[in-house]
Amino acid sequence: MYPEYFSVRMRAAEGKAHELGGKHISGGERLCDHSQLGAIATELLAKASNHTRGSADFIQLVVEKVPSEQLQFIPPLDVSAIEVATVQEGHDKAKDQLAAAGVSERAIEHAFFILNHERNLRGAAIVNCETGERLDDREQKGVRVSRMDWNDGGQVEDSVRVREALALATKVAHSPYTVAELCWSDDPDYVTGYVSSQQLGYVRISPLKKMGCESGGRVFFVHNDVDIDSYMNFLERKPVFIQGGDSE
Ligand code: WAQ
Ligand code: MG
Ligand code: MG
Ligand code: MG
Repeated sequence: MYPEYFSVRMRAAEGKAHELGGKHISGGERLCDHSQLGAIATELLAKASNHTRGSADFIQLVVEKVPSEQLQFIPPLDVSAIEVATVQEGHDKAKDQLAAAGVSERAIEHAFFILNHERNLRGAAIVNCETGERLDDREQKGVRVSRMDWNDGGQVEDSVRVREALALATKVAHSPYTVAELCWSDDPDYVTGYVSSQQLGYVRISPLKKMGCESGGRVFFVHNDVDIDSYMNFLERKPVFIQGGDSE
């Protein structure tokens, strides 16, 4: 008998629902047992409200039981940080890290173009690490990584934002198809971003954008031989708990 787990997902938009052209405000994805459902739904509703991107008037919450015999436990990536004086320097550092991970210059430039210009991306763009071609057909919806959470007894070791980002980056890096990830927030008040991979770990870089700017998103760079359907299925559907690593 496996314990039962539930995926809880939230997406919030302003004006109208995302698919009707509304502005993306916030999203969130959690994994929990039945006893935590109410508390987690409340946390996600709070996350959707009082957001710096605007005032949500469409909020969707979806709860689904997950096949927990598929549940996997993986340790978090190692965390490091680079502080720089300007956004330009931050971009240069991020590009160096991505190149070291095996991402081509073309692919790096395409990713920076996407994150610099996109103000309403609610998931990730998947980009071929050699050709730079975008491989998902999701446009502004992108690919939303879901069904992951921490299994550390609620131990708060950092801000909720950093915990969420580290959990997501750890799940993404775990796929053998992933070469690296680039991320910065679409929230206008948050300028730290990161580059991550299994080899690099989770490298926080600050700043990666200007205060007040609403552009941002995520790019997952993948190997040329990616099986895109199985990759997207892993990201969206495979239940993963982040567990272990350095505990202080
Ligand atoms: N799956 C795929 N893409 C996502 C997901 C997800 N579950 N959640 C967010 N994104 C994409 C989407 O395009 C968002 O617009 C973008 O990422 C930014 O999301 O160490 O807060 O939640 O200090 O605004 C990184 C640095 C913070 C944290 C990232 O992103 C640190 C952040 P946000
Ligand atoms: Mg957020
Ligand atoms: Mg988030
Ligand atoms: Mg955001």
